[in-house]
Amino acid sequence: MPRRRPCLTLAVPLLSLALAATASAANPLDFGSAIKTADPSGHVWADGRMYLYASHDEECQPDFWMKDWHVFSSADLVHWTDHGACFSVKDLQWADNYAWAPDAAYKNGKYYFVFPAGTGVKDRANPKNSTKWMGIGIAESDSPTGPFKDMIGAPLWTKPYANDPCLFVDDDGKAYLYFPSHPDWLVAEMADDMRSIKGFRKMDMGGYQPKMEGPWVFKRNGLYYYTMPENLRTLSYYTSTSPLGPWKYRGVFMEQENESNNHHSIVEFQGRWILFYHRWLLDESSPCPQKRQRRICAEYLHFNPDGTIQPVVRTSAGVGPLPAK
Ligand code: FUB
Repeated sequence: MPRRRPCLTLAVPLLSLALAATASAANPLDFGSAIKTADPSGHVWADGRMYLYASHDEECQPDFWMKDWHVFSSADLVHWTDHGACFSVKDLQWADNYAWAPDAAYKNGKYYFVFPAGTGVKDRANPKNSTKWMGIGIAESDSPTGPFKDMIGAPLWTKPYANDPCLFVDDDGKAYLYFPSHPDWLVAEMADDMRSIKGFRKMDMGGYQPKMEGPWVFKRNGLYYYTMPENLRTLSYYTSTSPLGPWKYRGVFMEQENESNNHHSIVEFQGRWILFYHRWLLDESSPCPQKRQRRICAEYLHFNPDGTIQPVVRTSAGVGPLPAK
């Protein structure tokens, strides 16, 4: 999967949104520091708070070299608590880099943290010389904010391509792991103890399988939604009456912003549906040649009566404070 080099790319100009101009707005989300975050996975647990599990962009990273994940929580989507690094590649025996897009789930009285991580280096000029590989790991904790502990001391798998896991637990307690895979689109059902997968299952995507990453699955009114950054840029979706498909493509609900990747999650909070995503925003204070940094934003997501998703526009106002219903 081609990846952008954050310090060298963005030849096509990105939107000139200075952080200073959005200082009083709800977007990007204010985590109380200058931390650069991406790949938000939103979950509401039993205490009613919104928890965001995110990857952490380091300053001047050479090629998405990322070392830990943070968890943030909020009772109102405006005031956020940074609970710190809930997990790090330092906690792993089998990886030292590529702490990319994570997800979390609650099952069996435990909180589970699923994540991609890896090692090696990607040689973009001569791919045959690349030593990089990634795996999908699984960790657990008694607390939604961690610290999490690697459950098996090894990745669940390294092939097929292991990145961007989405861990969806259905109402019957079955847990499914979705991830970007080509040419077949696969899903793995987790074993009940969450320590292994039962194998990969190919899904029927209705004949449309574009390039994508970062899938997200949720359920609303008995309908399953499989959403994804199509071509890594726009947000698109499928629906199905089963978590395993067959899926029907329903189109784009958030347009591409320049040549930047996007990564998202969708979750219901206090009766409203929220879309979390990241945006590449200008940060003049950055010491890096690349002044665009990823920051997490949020918007309200609205459904039509037939369950289709209304188009979402990026705003600086975001989601706070919650409007009257
Ligand atoms: O954050 C690293 C990678 O960039 C993620 O895994 C992708 O989804 C993209 O956001």
